[in-house]
Amino acid sequence: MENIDLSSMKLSRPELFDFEGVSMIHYFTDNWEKVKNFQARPDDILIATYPKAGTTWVSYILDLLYFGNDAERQTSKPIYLRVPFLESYFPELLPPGTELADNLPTSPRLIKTHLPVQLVPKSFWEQNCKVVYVARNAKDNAVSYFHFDRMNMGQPEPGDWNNFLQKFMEGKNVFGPWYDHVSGWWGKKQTYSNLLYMFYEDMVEDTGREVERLCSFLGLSNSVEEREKITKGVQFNAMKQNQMTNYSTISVMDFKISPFMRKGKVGDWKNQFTVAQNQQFDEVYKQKMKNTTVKFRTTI
Ligand code: PPS
Repeated sequence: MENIDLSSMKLSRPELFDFEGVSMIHYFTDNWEKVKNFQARPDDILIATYPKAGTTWVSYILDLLYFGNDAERQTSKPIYLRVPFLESYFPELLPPGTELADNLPTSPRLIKTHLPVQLVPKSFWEQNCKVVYVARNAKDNAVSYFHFDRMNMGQPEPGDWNNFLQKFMEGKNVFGPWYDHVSGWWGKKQTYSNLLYMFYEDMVEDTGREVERLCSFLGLSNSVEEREKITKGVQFNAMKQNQMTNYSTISVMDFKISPFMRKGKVGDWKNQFTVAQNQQFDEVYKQKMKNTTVKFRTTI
């Protein structure tokens, strides 16, 4: 795994603070000067998401589309080294995301970010980079985020589910309000044509169709056989078993609490929300989303 030993590292849980109007933790702001001044290249592909919306899934699809024939990469390099997380700065664990990106030996570079659109380094826009944004319905996204915060010691303490949900509705999560994130990126799509806005629910409904959409957006001509093979290889169970995509090599995640590849479903929120929580959530949702046209499916 490229001389990086993540098996014995421990982190202490960080506190949230306001950063340029967005709730953040220091792991994503400590390297801010380098992030802000990051030099994108015209062929870079930025994978942007709110946390837990399907980042790893779409990252792996793109990685296979571009580099699926590189056997060594596929068997020995975990996804977080193939697709650097731009703003991440965990000096005890990994080189900074900016450094990993700068040192990527392959092109195009696939780069992951969870930044809200207004905080994305300006060179990505100047270089007219292709951007793939993935959004997931708020209810499943919140549930996935709750379980992630429970098991990831690099995230703030989530408290119990009710406490977490209240904070989610207030936008007191790392990377700020879900509502602003998905609607901010949706707004960007109206003026920036190199942005593909995808939905997690569509990917679950028909992964093959979404692989096709990605290929046509990126101008890729992978054969039908290749696309079919990729579609099979990126199914939830395959990725859960795959050590290169399941984050099992990162010790700050405690899989005994909850695995990274947890359920991979649309509608799992029904097992977590009470009727009262659902009602309250719907009311808040209506209010927060009243100025955007982006629409989500909470079941398929
Ligand atoms: S992160 O930490 O922000 O990068 O997490 P992210 O990868 O965005 O989201 C993790 C959730 O995506 C689910 N996932 C998948 N679902 C269906 N099929 C595939 N192949 C797949 N890969 C990842 C993962 O299980 C997390 O969702 P939940 O609901 O918690 O299971």
